[in-house]
Amino acid sequence: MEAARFEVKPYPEMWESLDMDVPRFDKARQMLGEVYGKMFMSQPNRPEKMAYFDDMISEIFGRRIQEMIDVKKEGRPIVGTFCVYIPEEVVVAAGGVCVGLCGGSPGSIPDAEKILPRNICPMVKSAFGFKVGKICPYFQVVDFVYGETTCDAKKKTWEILDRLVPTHVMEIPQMKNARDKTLWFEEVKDFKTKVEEVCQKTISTDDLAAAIKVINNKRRALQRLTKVRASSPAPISGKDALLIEQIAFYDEPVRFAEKVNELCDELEERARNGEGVIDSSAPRVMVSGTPMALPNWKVHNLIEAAGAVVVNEESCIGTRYFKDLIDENKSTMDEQLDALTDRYMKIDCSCFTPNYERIDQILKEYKDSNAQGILHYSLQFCHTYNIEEIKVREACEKEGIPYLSIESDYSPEDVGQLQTRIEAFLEQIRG
Ligand code: BJ8
Repeated sequence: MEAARFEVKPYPEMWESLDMDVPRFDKARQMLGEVYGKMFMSQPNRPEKMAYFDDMISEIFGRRIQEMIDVKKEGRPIVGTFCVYIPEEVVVAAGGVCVGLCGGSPGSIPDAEKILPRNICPMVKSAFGFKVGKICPYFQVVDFVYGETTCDAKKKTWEILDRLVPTHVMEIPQMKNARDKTLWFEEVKDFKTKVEEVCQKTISTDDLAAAIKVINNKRRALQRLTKVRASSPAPISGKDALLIEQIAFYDEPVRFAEKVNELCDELEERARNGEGVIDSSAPRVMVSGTPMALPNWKVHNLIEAAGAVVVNEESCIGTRYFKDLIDENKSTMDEQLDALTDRYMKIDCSCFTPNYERIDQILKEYKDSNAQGILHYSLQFCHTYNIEEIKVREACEKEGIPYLSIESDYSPEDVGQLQTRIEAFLEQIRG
């Protein structure tokens, strides 16, 4: 099918006011539009309600940035994060915006490699490079960023990033015992204090209760989307679903939940009528592993170009972000923060040891999504996911689940090799 024309809209004056490298960024904008047109707009039988998310991409460097500038003018905080362990409910309770800054583009990596070592995770390099090169309006608009101590690459990069933008760090323990929870709880409280300092406002229990509801509703909408993807034929492509999971990290949460729910109405109707984006005989693949930050669509694109469909992402840009909710029935601030900490402790990132719950969760999601095979995806140099992959593979072998593990980065160099391996994997599923 022919590539459809698509434009990511330019806002050079706004970018200038954010002290960006405008000529260079404008080239990246044009390239994103071309890639998006080719990968997304040419998909057959797309749900109509994807129009909102296409529009979000068209306005990704414009309207949403303007909304954040307006929030900032009112003295409300804009906080950049790199990990789903940072509790966005606290920022929303202060009337602010929490935005995910993880990088999924190879374009900013050379900027990072002028400073950071080359042999570290591409996600860390991509994000850092965006700030160094002044080529990400989201990075330019934040008041401060909040990193965490999940993996070594991130933890040490924050020290260098702090030279370019105020960077605070949340200590995330590496185990989940009672004493780790005590530490975590204190770290969440410190985060709240930091957010309050910036906006010079004390967050009340009512503010936090309302914010917990808002973010729970966003997570509920994404859970609903995941559930309908289990239908056969698949009512939405994996690429579109991944796109929505990526947009979840920068859209306004109430509007986003509303739009995801509208899309789910359409998808549930499709499921009832037995309509899909691809024939029900197409292999159904679940992807598990490291997050795929915008615009990293490489693996989904390869799988779906080979005639299969992705039906689930067990990832932080995926179910790990929204599978758990916060108890909404707590009345004091300490009770609320305790419930919030409990929810965040359920996230099963491979930086924890032991991390048995992730293996169980993968098997559960495999069954729930009616997948027929698991593709484990690890970013290059991500030691924790790469090593935990051993246990995922063993569990799949034990259960007789068709399995493929790949390690990749953002460059196009390994595309041919990945394509061959993915096609062989799909043949295995087809039997
Ligand atoms: S909770 S997965 S968002 S840390 S891929 S930068 S771990 S070397 S992204 Fe993550 Fe939080 Fe865990 Fe989720 Fe390091 Fe690995 Fe790179 Fe990673």
